[in-house]
Amino acid sequence: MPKFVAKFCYMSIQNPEKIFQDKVDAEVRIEPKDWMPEKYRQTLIRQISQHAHSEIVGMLPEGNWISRAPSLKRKQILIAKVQDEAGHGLYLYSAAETLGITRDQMYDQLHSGKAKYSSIFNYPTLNWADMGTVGWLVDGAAIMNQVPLCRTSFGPYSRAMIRVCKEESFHQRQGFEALLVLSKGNPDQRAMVQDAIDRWWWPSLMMFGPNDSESLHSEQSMKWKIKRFSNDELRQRFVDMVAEQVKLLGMTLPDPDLKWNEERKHYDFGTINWDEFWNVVNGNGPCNKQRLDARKNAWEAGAWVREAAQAHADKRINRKQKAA
Ligand code: FAQ
Repeated sequence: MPKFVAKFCYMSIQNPEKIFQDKVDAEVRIEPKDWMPEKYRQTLIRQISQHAHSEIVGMLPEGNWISRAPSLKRKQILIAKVQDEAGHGLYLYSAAETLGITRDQMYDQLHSGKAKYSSIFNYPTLNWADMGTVGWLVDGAAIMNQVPLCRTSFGPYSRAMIRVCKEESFHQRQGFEALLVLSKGNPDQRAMVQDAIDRWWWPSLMMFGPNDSESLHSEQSMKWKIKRFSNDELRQRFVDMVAEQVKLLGMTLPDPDLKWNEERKHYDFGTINWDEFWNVVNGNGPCNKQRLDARKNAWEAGAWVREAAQAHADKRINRKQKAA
């Protein structure tokens, strides 16, 4: 038995809480069958299931444009992207299931409004430039937040995030490329890009969650290394990155206070409208009702598929048992 495992086993008899924190501090991943504090398990279920719901609900604003993509190439790319998001949702639901919650329970929490999903998906996608902007800004914010999650302390979550991040970074690049093409187009196309950036900028910054001083869970989640950086640290990195990238598009960000601060070596930026954020989080954004209704309808309309799949599985088990 490796020395550190033997040490942890010995200590766990003494104090499970201490062995758990020592493992976390030593960057040893926590696996589903390991002892863990109940609050750690609940925090992970909350975050991973909300993350999974975000991926699934996040398919809706983009799915809206599959039938209206301007070319076959763009249609193929968009279909592939939306399909990737479905896959991310499924890895994440599987990771959450290892913590003892069922998929039906998670869906139930989403449909009843008990579980949250990212605020960003409650905004409408009004024109084709929104597709590029969602890829560039929304996937960009998602990656900024999720790359550190590849090192989150819970094994199944960290492993799921490795593949998710590879795909998300491709999504971001395709979004930027779509905008770059439009930004070299005619004045109407350029105006469409600027309009989309103006509408998506502030909601993208809200994706990182409330300021650190208002964040309920950050302190404990960082101690447990579920989160590796705070909401504000990640938001600042995102602003620094996008403030440079937007110049390549020849566009601007809708923030008069955005300015490089030589002393901090970061961009200063304006105040986020937190009333708008909480309004959306609490179910009153422009598309909250539409998004939840779409998910609930999909669940109800898919009942026959679940029943047929169950009947097929039961039949196979019976056949196997008879043959044995
Ligand atoms: N929206 O104490 P904190 C994507 C809630 S995936 C709604 O700071 P925490 C891919 C929070 O849940 C995007 N609610 O919370 C894609 C908590 O409420 P609760 C999703 C929010 O957990 C791209 C309360 O506020 N990514 O985009 C939001 O420590 C394109 C207090 O907040 C993830 O889920 C928000 N923006 O930090 C798909 C990443 N922010 O639960 C399709 C994993 C906060 O107590 C197309 N999650 N709240 O009722 C995380 O990193 C964290 O959960 C944070 C929030 C950073 C989101």
